[in-house]
Amino acid sequence: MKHPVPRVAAIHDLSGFGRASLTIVSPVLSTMGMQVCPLPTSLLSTHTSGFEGYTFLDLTSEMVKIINHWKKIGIDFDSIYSGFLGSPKQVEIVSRFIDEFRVQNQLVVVDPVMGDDGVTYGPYGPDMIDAMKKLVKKAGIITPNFTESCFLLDKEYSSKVTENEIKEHLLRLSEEGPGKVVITSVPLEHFHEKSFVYAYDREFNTYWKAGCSYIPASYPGTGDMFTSVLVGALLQGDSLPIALDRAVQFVSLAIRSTFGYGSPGREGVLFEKVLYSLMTPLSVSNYEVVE
Ligand code: PXL
Repeated sequence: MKHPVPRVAAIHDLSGFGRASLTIVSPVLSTMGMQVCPLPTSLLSTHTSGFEGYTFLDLTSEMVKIINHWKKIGIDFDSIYSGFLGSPKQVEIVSRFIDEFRVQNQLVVVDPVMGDDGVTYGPYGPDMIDAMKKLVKKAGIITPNFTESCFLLDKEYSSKVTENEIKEHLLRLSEEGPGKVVITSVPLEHFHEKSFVYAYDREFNTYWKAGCSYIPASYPGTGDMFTSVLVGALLQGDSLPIALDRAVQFVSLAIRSTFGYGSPGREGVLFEKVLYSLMTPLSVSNYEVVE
């Protein structure tokens, strides 16, 4: 690792209320011992899931100025991690940022945030999907949910999927460029009580999975939480399956600790109550190799 505290360029929006993107990425990665350098893509009053009338300030031109200043002062990053992006133009800026700031052994992570449960998030259309297809080629690791994986592969979304189909998704996405592919929220056939995350590591030609019990509630921001823990764990030197396990377990713990309070779903999960658990090593592991 180049810096004593690994340095992450975090390219996400800043949503003032509701727990998403930078208000999750920053505390999670800081708790895991990383220096977070936000490159904000837009400023919103709230995230877009479940709130009406939210404000939205596009920061595209500011992004270019921030990047130019970072270039001028000659800083470099151990990791570049992008999430929710506002437009194809912003995707292009991130793509150029990756080209210009690429250094050896850097962890380049693209979370191609576009939608969930078979549908795109409000402002996203086919032009955004096309732009994202190009961006994922530059990443070392990508973390689409199952819906986003279908978008990236031009596949019809199905609410039930087999393990062989998921393996094909992972392999085909890896063939696009990323050596490590993780697919979250996999609606596996025959499993109603569990939620699964699958991963493929091209270097070892190995598939992994990690599961947790299903909870009848869904919260925005959990994808950001999952990928942030994954990034933190990989930067700490964990293997992919252990990083996967830590991310699944943290999100699961955060959801469980929220569920009992009955707080409004749109406010996200009360992860502040369990942040401390990221400071301790994994004590129970449940990942599996997928044959
Ligand atoms: O958590 C993904 C996300 C990030 N940023 C904004 C969002 C969402 C999901 O709804 O609205 C602004």
